[in-house]
Amino acid sequence: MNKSACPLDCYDACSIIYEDEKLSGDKNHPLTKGFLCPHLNHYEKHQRIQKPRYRGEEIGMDEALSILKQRVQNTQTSRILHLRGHGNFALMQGVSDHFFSSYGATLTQGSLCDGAGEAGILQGRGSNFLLSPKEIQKCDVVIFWGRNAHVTNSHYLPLIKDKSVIVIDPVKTKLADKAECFIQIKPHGDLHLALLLSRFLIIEGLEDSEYLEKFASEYQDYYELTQSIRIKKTLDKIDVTLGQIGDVLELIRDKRVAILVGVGVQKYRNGADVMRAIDAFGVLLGRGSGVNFLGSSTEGIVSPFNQKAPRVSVGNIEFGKFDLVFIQGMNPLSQMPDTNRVEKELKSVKEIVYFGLYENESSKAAELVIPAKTFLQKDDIRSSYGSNDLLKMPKQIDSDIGVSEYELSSYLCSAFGIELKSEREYLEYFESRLLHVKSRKERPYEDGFDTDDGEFVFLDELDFGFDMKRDFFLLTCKSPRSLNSQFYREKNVYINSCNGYLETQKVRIISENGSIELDVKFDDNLRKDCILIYSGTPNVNRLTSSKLSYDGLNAAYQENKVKVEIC
Ligand SMILES: Nc1nc2c(c(=O)[nH]1)N[C@H]1C(S)=C(S)[C@@H](COP(=O)(O)OP(=O)(O)OC[C@H]3O[C@@H](n4cnc5c(=O)[nH]c(N)nc54)[C@H](O)[C@@H]3O)O[C@H]1N2
Ligand SMILES: Nc1nc2c(c(=O)[nH]1)N[C@H]1C(S)=C(S)[C@@H](COP(=O)(O)OP(=O)(O)OC[C@H]3O[C@@H](n4cnc5c(=O)[nH]c(N)nc54)[C@H](O)[C@@H]3O)O[C@H]1N2
Ligand code: SF4
Ligand SMILES: [Mo]
Repeated sequence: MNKSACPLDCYDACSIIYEDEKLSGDKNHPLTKGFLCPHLNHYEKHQRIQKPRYRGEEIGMDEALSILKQRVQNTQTSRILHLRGHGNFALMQGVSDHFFSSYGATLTQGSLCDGAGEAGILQGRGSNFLLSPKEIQKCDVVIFWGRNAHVTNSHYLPLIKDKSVIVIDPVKTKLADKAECFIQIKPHGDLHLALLLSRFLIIEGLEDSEYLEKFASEYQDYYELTQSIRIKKTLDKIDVTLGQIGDVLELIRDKRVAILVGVGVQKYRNGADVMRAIDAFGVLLGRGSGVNFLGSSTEGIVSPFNQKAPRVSVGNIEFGKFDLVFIQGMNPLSQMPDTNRVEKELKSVKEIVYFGLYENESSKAAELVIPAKTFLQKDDIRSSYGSNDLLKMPKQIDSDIGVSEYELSSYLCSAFGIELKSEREYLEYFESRLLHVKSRKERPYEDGFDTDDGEFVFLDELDFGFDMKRDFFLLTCKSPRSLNSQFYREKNVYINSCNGYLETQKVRIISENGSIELDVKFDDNLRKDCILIYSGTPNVNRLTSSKLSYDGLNAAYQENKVKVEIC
């Protein structure tokens, strides 16, 4: 029986067993409990890229590596970009950063994912530790604030058995259906809601003043800030009632509360403030309660790879500044915002190299395509943003297809005289961090914060940013069938049937950035003013803009107005 772990970018970081060429869940793992999810249950059915390709012609791996070397050699170092996503979340993926940084290439900063929320958390707490799954289990009430656990985080579901559940989401998710309280909030209304909840919590005297006096003593000033917004006007604007605020406060009165926040709430320009206001609400609840966002997965694991390099923001890279773009574990032509811009600028890049597992928009645009090995065919180890764990991923099988990240980086390092340690040394270093990771506090911030004075830093001014009026809000949540653009990709636009469109009718969706045509499917779990195009649907990002969050350099995917016309 051989143990490994799922390599995918997912809260659950499942522990897996590979036996008789089959993947299954590890029954002994506290979260996985013997179950995987459709992505891993069907993992080996997905057609991989079998052979390297140069300008459309299949070639051998030796030739592919030698072309890569030549191209790197012939390009001015400052005009090489290393663009790495999280198609595989494991730690040895970072070995290519070592080569490219040492060679003088440019890397990226910021995030397409959780960067704004993380910035908000860091501003408030000074660090981003996770409220652990074990501690969530000890709470009485769980608030899912823009996290769709049945789809993205299903292994947390057993933790909430027999608990009161509150859901705050513009979509009536499966959890919302069973929740004791469901607030079908207008998208982008979360900052307002968090402020109002905090204000009424204090009015009702439900805050933990003993904890606050010690570790968040500016809370009275924050209370004043929450008073600067008008109650009725704000509630109308975000489509929430006073009754719902009352319901939430009744459910959490004198209870231990876990607030599980997803990425949807923070994919806005003011995403850091949104997260900080939700976090503040968690802090006011005090000892015993807490907020679980995506915890910093590498806290305490200093990278052994050289990562010192000039960096550009991943959400709005100006590709025209580069002659060679090396893409690893990522599909920027689908997943970066503002595809029309990305596509146009990538056309001017002399050489695109794609290093990945599957064919997609980015592999098609590349001159040189190099297949990677799957996680079963290389040694690795992974950390997690949903649990304080490090899971070893030892190689299970040999394969003639592809190269590993270590093999490719080691080839380049030796070609250019850059020092690289053995693969074993890196793996052993990561393994040596296990105890440190396991010893992170299960319930951080019980005894203060990691800010300069040990106190939580509340927001001290408000910026709601964006007007809330529009034809439709564009939601681009995660699909149960895909992991962003990997696996089965969705192809429809989902609209509430009361909007007057017909099912299967082709419509044109138009934003300031572009337009796309898709067939309609009904989903009456959506608000009337929202349309949903799942992340990973081809072309969805032709509608989104390259605007970044004010803090955290995160792509603001949700900040787009769209119109829908019948074709
Ligand atoms: N099956 C599957 N699982 C995945 C992924 C996948 O693609 N597919 N992707 C993985 C990745 S990369 C990530 S980052 C995580 C993300 O995991 P989640 O954070 O759960 O992901 P989302 O589906 O983007 O958003 C969750 C919920 O936020 C809601 N939402 C959208 N806008 C707003 C808003 O303005 N306010 C509020 N309150 N809610 C809002 C959406 O309706 C949705 O129900 O999932 C990981 N797991
Ligand atoms: N509109 C909209 N856009 C979004 C989002 C959204 O919610 N809405 N979500 C954003 C978020 S949260 C994220 S995290 C990003 C994700 O966006 P990306 O980072 O582009 O992730 P994927 O679409 O999963 O593509 C990953 C690629 O990694 C490759 N890969 C898989 N395993 C390996 C491996 O072991 N080695 C190598 N070399 N390659 C491998 C596969 O070929 C796959 O094509 O998308 C963002 N884009
Ligand atoms: S739930 Fe997440 S970690 Fe578990 S098998 Fe599925 S994708 Fe992998
Ligand atoms: Mo993500």
